[in-house]
Amino acid sequence: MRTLLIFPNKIDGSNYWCTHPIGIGYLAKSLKMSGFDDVAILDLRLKKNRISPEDLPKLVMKKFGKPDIVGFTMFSNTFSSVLKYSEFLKKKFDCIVLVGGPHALFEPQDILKRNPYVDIVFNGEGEETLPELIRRLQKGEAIDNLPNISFRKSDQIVINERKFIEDLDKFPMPEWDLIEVKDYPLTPVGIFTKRKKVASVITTRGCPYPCTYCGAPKSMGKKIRKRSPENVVQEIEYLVSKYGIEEIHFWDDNITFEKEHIINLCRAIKQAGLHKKIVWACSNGVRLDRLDPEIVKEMESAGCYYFLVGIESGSDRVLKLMRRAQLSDTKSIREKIEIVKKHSKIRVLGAFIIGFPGATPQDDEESIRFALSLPIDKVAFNTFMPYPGSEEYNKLKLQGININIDEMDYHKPKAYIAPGRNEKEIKRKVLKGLFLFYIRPKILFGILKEIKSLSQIIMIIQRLLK
Ligand code: B12
Repeated sequence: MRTLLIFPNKIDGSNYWCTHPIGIGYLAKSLKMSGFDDVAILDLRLKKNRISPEDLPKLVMKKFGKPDIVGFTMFSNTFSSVLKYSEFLKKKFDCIVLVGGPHALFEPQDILKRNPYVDIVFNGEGEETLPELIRRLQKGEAIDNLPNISFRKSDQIVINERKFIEDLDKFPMPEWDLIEVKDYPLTPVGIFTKRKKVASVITTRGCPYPCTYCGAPKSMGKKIRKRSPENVVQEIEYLVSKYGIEEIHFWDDNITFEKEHIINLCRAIKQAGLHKKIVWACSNGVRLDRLDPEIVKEMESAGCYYFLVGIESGSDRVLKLMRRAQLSDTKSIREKIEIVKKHSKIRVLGAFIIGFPGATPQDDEESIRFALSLPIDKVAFNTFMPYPGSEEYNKLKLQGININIDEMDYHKPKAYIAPGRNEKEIKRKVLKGLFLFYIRPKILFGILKEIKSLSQIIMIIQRLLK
């Protein structure tokens, strides 16, 4: 069965980040490993593939021919885009439509209720289930007892139990050769990268922390599952030799959760001599409470030049509301950042949430002051969003509050604004924080030092305008 896996573009065009689609990359690998070679990946976020839903069937026909199965990754804010894309593909090809990804993991029912063109939703990881599903569909066997899937049966929606992959090394890396690696933007996220050719890699799945604004534990489970350092190194070596990759972004939720994992990974990178060929960053952040001088030194010596840390608030009261667990006070945040700065030159971006429910404008002022007082190099003030999968979302749902998921984006406070706050005030606070942080000569100079090319200047202007 010809299978096409699609990463959708957000149709209103507000996509500004574009990393390699490793989730569907892993699925393509698992299909190939099971002998299903007729598989392709189409990323509609790539400039050359941006196309209206009406024109998508033509593009698909031209590039791949008629698919039997089409599978979409869906984030909450691409719900409506997938609805439209799937309608045109289903009508044209009469194909089976599958949906997976973050929104599917959290809200399978919602998708099956509201998108009539979707046949099966993956409410769990796909590597083990997808090949088995296709095998059964080919043979006309029942799929009812397959884990990780949801589907309609008579007028019921059936949501099967989730099963997590125990041994991540079983699927050694995404099927990179089906991803158009060189067509991705040079700076896939943020404003800067150190080198030009960047690729995304993930070494662990899962997060045990209870932060109320985050859906990660629900998406990949509370238990941390790890790839072996050797397995990760093999993937990086492949990316370097085949695609000339010079910089790796690790997207783990908690790469430093287990000291043994991060230390062994750093040592394996050095042993393979990769620290001389690549630099790397932890773009999804590391937990400050899991850092110590030894980890920081090992990371730097293995090529780490940057990581993000979730600080979230400068108010201890708000940090408690967010259930930041072992890291609930501003004093320990400062101590940990000082450790990073004392023992390494790793650049640190501190991320804050503005407009969190229960946080007053004064609390957010406190966050700005806190950011200015910390020895961090960059800052992000994101606006609060109650993403499906998070406790904050569930609370609002219980209160019967309707949230427009298409507008979910922590760069603009559109989908939801907490009581007592307003859009204008939140936006102003974000701008004020950014301005006061970056206007300082030391910070500005540090940023200017990072600019190496005209393309970076163009990128900064484009991102600022967006
Ligand atoms: C990397 C990442 C990104 C990347 C892109 C990810 C990608 N796939 O290319 C970038 C930086 C672009 C990004 C952007 C955003 N992200 Co993001 N991101 C992540 C992160 C850190 C890791 C994702 C990942 O690679 N996981 C590893 C792979 C193996 O897992 P996976 O992608 O889920 O895929 C598996 C299954 O879901 C399933 N599956 C996935 N797709 C499909 C498709 C089919 C057909 C099938 C059968 C199965 C299937 O099988 C896969 C293999 O097991 C997650 C955190 C997390 N723990 O998941 C957040 C996360 C997914 N992002 C999140 C958010 C909020 C965003 C943004 C909306 C942020 C914003 N601006 O406001 C944007 C917008 C995204 C968009 N519309 O394009 C939220 C999702 C919330 C939600 N309900 O949608 C998460 C969970 C973070 C969080 N802690 O809350 N993100």
